[in-house]
Amino acid sequence: MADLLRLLLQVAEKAANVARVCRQEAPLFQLLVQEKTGDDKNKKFVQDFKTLADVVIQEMIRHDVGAQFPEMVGFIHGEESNKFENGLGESVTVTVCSTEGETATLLASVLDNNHTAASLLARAIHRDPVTTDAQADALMVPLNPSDLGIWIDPIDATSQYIEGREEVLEEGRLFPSGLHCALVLIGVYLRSSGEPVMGVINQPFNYKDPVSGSWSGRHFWGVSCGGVNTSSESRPKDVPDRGPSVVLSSSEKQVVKEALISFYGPDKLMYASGAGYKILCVIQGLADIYVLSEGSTFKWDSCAPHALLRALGGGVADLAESLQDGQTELTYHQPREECKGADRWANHGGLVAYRDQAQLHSVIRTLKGKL
Ligand code: 2IP
Ligand code: CA
Ligand code: CA
Repeated sequence: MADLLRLLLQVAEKAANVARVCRQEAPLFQLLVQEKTGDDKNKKFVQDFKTLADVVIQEMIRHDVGAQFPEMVGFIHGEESNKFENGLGESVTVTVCSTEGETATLLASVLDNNHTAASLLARAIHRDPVTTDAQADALMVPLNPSDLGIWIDPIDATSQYIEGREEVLEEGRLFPSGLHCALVLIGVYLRSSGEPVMGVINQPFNYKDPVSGSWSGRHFWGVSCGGVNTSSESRPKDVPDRGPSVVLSSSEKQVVKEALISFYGPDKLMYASGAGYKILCVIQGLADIYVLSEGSTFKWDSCAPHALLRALGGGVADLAESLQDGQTELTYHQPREECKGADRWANHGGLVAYRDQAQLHSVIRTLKGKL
């Protein structure tokens, strides 16, 4: 099943190309950043386009994975629905067609007949990038496609993607917001137990060439199953005397912030955008723990980075359950039947992402009785 990992790396890179094309090609970029001051139809259309980038990426991933692994068709889920209503009130089902021309025609019907924009998108969807990763290629993965399901977040931290602020990243430092927080997340789980077993993260806007002005991305992957724990990342080395740090959403509850400050110290709390980016910060050792007390993330946000953390010896625990009955890892196979729509797949109890069990236990002790 290293074939699946290779395919996910390739399709995540293609997703990153689509995300970059939407910002780099003028006819698409104009749609992305159009002023929201127009009439209602215009406002709706701009909203449509933002959603369209997400829908197109998700359908492309679903199409490519389903074509190579037919056993997985029906088990490839994501944040978006492919039913799409355009600014004219027409309903269109967004799919990837067998030729670039057909895909362009279909996309034009969603894009109010903007054929230039539709052709640019279709071209990115139908060009397969070459991705090479020697370590991933050499891996033996004991998994069977008919046992697996997939969660896709085509673009996480959409608000940062739209806002588009550029940061020059520095090794070893967390940057709280900007284009680099936007991530493509593809997570694979076992249908039987819901355990996350493989994850691919693509960061489309990792480095901007100062001369050409074009962006290149970076990918991260991890596999954790049947005794195999391998990742593109190595466990970050502990820095003596540095002390653990925590990353939070800026909208985290005051009571949680205060409890964590009293334990870790005020200068050890950091804030960052994007649920995926915050877990990536824990993976990379830019933070030791990510705590979220609200049910504001979903299975598609956490599945991929959760698999990477497991491969490094860590995990993502359900915060509410861990505060009640001891540690419980998030799983990915069962909806909450009592909920409707996206809420069925929310991580209702909040979460704690960690590399070290000891850090998880400290957080649970610190927050016990406070929420
Ligand atoms: C969002 C995105 C937000 C995050 C929220 C996710 O996903 O990652 O940034 O909030 O939980 O659902 P925060 O940044 O406060 O952690 P999307 O951008 O895909 O809607
Ligand atoms: Ca998301
Ligand atoms: Ca998203």
